[in-house]
Amino acid sequence: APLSQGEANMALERTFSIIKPDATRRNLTGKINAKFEEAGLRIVAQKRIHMTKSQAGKFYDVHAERPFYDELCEFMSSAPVVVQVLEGEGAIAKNREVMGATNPADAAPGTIRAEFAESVGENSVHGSDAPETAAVEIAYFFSGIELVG
Ligand code: IDP
Repeated sequence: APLSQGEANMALERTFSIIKPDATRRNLTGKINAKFEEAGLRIVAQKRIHMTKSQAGKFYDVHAERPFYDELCEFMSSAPVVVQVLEGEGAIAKNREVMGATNPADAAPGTIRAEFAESVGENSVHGSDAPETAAVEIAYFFSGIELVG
């Protein structure tokens, strides 16, 4: 029997993404979005915001004990960012593949971080690492009415 709409969309997933200050400063939003779209990820929500240091701190709460936490929160609140929700088949893994490794020196050729990141800290993009974190991160920045599949 043909798949119902629900079954056909089973692997459709959403992930949360940030285009970070180093990239918005260098006017790279369009080039980064092109990488997502070429990989089959659909931008279903997107807005430009400028976080306060405390908003960045709450977002990166899981890293609060890491030595780079303060530097990371300073950086993430240093300029506007683009927060977005990406949708696609296996979107979480696909997005992380397109982003490349955290440290651009280790990122595979053609990935966003290999092409654009400046350092391990100023690495152009954030992407959720699991379905649970994606849900929490999306809800931190977007309301249901802003998600337009
Ligand atoms: P990810 O963004 O690839 O998932 P995480 O280890 O979760 O990497 O780290 C979160 C963010 O913290 C990184 O994207 C980067 O901006 C920053 N970061 C990670 N490690 C370092 C470091 O050693 N020095 C400075 N910043 C770091």
